[in-house]
Parts: sequence; structure tokens; C-alpha cells
Amino acid sequence: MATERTLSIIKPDATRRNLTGKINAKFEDAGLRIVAQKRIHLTKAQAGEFYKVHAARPFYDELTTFMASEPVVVQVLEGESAIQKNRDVMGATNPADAAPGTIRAEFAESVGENSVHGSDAPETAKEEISFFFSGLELVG
Ligand code: YYY
Ligand code: MG
Repeated sequence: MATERTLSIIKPDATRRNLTGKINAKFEDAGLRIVAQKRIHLTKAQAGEFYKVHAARPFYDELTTFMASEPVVVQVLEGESAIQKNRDVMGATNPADAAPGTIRAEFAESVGENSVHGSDAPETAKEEISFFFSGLELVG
């Protein structure tokens, strides 16, 4: 197993409900270290660029409007197999399918407003981290 970094976003439904600390506790309890973190308010264009892989999907407009609706917390998580570990802590995309104890099972409001984003593979993690953070901001 290797130490990895992954990009996480605490989405507007969660920042609005003041859940940042509870979500961060889930990451830290799972052995993930928050090595960079900032609160930002995305424009719809920035949200659209970040989620461009989903541009042809029917939910794209709703997703990008939602992501730009209120502030988000973007963060880099580091740890052993961090990409998969984060996906495990997040739970399934649809909270109805998410395992008990996962962030989405406990906090997500719907498949669209599902509290967290996490990178899904090493290549996307690298791209997504550099979308939001410079090397200087990553303090391992
Ligand atoms: O990686 P993950 O966030 O678990 O799911 P994706 O399939 O990459 O979809 C990204 C994002 O799009 C999802 O978190 C919510 C939204 N979405 C949606 O609103 N409706 C769907 N049927 C599928 C995804
Ligand atoms: Mg995804």
C-alpha cells in the first residue's frame, strides 16, 4: 500500500448545515490527514469546469448550479490508499444506497445534494488537486 493524496469537497448542503467539523472528524477517524483546506465560493463556470466529465449528463446543470449556490470547503486528504479510503468513508453516491456510518448515509440529503465529493482514481486525484491547490499550499 502506498501513501496517496485525494481531493475532497465538502459541498454546499453540508457547509450550509454547519457539518464541516463532523465530516472532517470522519476523515480523521479513518486515518486520513487534512494536508490542505480552504473555503471558497465557486462560480457556476468554475463548477462546470470541475465537473466537465459529466457535461453530457442530464443532471449537469442542476449539479453545477448547486455547487455554485453556497460556499464549499475544498481539501486534500493524505493517507494509505487515500483515494479508496475516502470513497469508503463517503459512501455510495445515492445516500439511499450508502452503508451505515458513512458520510452520505448520515448527512446527505439526496443523490444530487450528497454532502461530499472525492476523487475516483489516481489520475483524477492529481488533476483535481491541481485544479484547486498550488504546490505551496500542500503542507504534508
Ligand atoms: O463520484 P460521485 O460523487 O459518487 O458520483 P458521480 O457519478 O461522479 O456524480 C457526480 C455528482 O453528480 C454526484 O455526486 C451527484 C451528481 N449526480 C446526480 O445529481 N444525479 C445522478 N443520478 C448522479 C450523480
Ligand atoms: Mg465522481
